[in-house]
Amino acid sequence: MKTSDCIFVAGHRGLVGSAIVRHLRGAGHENLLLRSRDELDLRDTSRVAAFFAEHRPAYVFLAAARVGGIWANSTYPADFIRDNLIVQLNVVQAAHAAGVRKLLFLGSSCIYPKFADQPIREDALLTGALEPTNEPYAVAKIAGIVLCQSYNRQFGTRFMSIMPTNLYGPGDNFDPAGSHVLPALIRRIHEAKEADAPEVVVWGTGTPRREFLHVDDMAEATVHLMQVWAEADASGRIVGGPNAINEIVNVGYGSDVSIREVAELVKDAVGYEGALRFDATKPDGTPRKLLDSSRLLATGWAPRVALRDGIAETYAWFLEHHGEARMGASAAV
Ligand code: GFB
Repeated sequence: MKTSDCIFVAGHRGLVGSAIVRHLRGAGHENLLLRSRDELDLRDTSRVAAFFAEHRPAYVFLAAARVGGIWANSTYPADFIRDNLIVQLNVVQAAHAAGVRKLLFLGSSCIYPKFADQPIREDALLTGALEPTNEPYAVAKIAGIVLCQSYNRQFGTRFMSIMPTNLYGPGDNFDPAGSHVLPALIRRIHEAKEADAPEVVVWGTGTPRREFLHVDDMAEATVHLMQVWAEADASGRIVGGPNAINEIVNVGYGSDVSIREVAELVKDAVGYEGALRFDATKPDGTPRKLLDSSRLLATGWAPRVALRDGIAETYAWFLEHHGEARMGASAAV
């Protein structure tokens, strides 16, 4: 990927897309193609086709998705499956028609079976039943993976898929109706501190375990994989093996924490001394979701941001941006 190559980052206003743009710019890539949802609704098939035909990007990062935490996923299942399916279909087909050199599709760790062996290896895909709270989203993401693989097989395209673990960081969505656990707890614990509240509610039992990766690490891994995965290395061998373009790649941090531990870390960052109250009437979701990222680590990449530091940085960002649009708007395509 040369710095002069035209790169389309779909979803550049989201948590991951905006981090990918920061990372690409930091590496000297200036020929970036970016469109907000108002400028180009990726659900609009003919406009997406026309956009690709006009601009003919060389590389595509498909980071546009309807995303949300456990509540949003359970409440808007039709939105989650429909929007994700249609965006993927439009972008993949248009990328093929426009002769895109390589496309990287972002999936999610929720594609794996609810009770997959931990840490979860890529070959656990399609070996068991999914977690019901996010099945429609997961099915859409699985369809996205198979879509990329099918285009590769039938048309010889180079469309790869990577599976991030739970992500967090600056630019996250802090709207309680749409947010994931980390931004939700940052906001709720901050507000409890401001109000001098004696306790704060945490959804579920506090026992589920999650792996959290800072979005800057995620962006770095994403750009790295676009550059090296399924490409020849110095000795001429294809990184990931001869069929690498069709092999999915996990992107994780390498260790997980319980939701109770996350809440304690957020309390420390915020400086809140009240109690935590667990509301077991709210869903826990999948009991554990720790990825085996050895495939990625073998390519020479490693995460840098420790969870405690990342939470402190995200809290500082939240304080600075308190009251802005994404505090109340749910992240979407
Ligand atoms: O982050 P979260 O919504 O995503 O929830 P999932 C993780 C855990 O945190 C669950 C608990 O056990 C929640 O019950 N939790 C505690 C909270 N307090 C809160 C809170 O205030 N808000 C939220 N949101 N959770 C999502 C999927 O699953 O993960 C998506 O629904 C996607 O499809 C995403 O895969 C990465 O890890 O459970």
